[in-house]
Amino acid sequence: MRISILGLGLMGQALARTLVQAGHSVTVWNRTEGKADGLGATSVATAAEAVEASPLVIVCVLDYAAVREVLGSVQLADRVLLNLTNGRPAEARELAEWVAARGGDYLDGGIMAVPQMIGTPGALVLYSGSQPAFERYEEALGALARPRYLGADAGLAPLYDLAMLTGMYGQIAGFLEAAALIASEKRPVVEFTTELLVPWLTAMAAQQPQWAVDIEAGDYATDVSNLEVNRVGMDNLLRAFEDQGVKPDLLLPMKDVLDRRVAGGHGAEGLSSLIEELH
Ligand code: FVH
Repeated sequence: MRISILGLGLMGQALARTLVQAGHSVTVWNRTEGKADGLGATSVATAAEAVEASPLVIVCVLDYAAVREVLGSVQLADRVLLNLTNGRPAEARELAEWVAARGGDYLDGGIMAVPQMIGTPGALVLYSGSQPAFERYEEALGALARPRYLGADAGLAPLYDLAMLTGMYGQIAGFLEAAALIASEKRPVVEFTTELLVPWLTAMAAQQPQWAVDIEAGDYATDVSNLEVNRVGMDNLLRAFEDQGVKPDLLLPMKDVLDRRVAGGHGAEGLSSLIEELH
């Protein structure tokens, strides 16, 4: 299959290399020269030439502003533009309209992997936009990562991508605060992380599918621990941070939300009810 790639940053190179290895005929373009060396792809001088070369055109650059710059005024008739650049749902919807106005089909993709994972079983790409386009290229795209199609609304892939990253950043914030607390007593962070924290977080994460059920039902009753108990626990925890000389900056926003919910008369509800304070 003929596939073009616009953008040869770390991710674009990984995509190109993997598609070449899967036997596809890959044409590449990058703003700065020299990044196609060793990829086994055909390098062309302009983005327009790359678009001309293949019915499937993948763009993976810094942001959507760069995508617009790269595409410039190229025509996209009979082309599927797959945009794997990180962005917002609104940007994806605007770009889908822009591509349609130039005669193309639009697919958006959210890459849930680092470049080294592309082509390995752990990699996932979330897709949204034109379903016929997704079905036409699903098998070829499967060489990059496990594909998951979310729906015709182009904004869905970035929405889910950002939601996945949000979960990741929250988890990283908790890890860093916990590690800082352990380090404040010069205790071994590696041992704490591998033997205690990761199994604990894994057990806690296993409860979240039930929280999701509760959130969809708007049912926040709990027989585990209510918000008032957690409010007192959080106060205690923050005082311990002060005692240990550790800044709780990554935790403080959660305390504010917890306090607000309890002050609103919801102290008997479970932690999942904090979502009501977020919209
Ligand atoms: N790397 C990762 O782990 C993440 C995984 C999840 C998805 N992201 C997103 O992928 C997009 C590209 O990321 P990247 O890692 O390839 O980024 P860089 O290595 O920094 O390469 C950036 C490429 O973008 C080109 N570029 C930037 N601005 C422009 C522009 N105005 N016009 C044309 N091209 C532009 C840049 O070109 P050059 O500097 O080499 O000339 C690179 O090709 C990104 O959305 C991540 O969030 C990766």
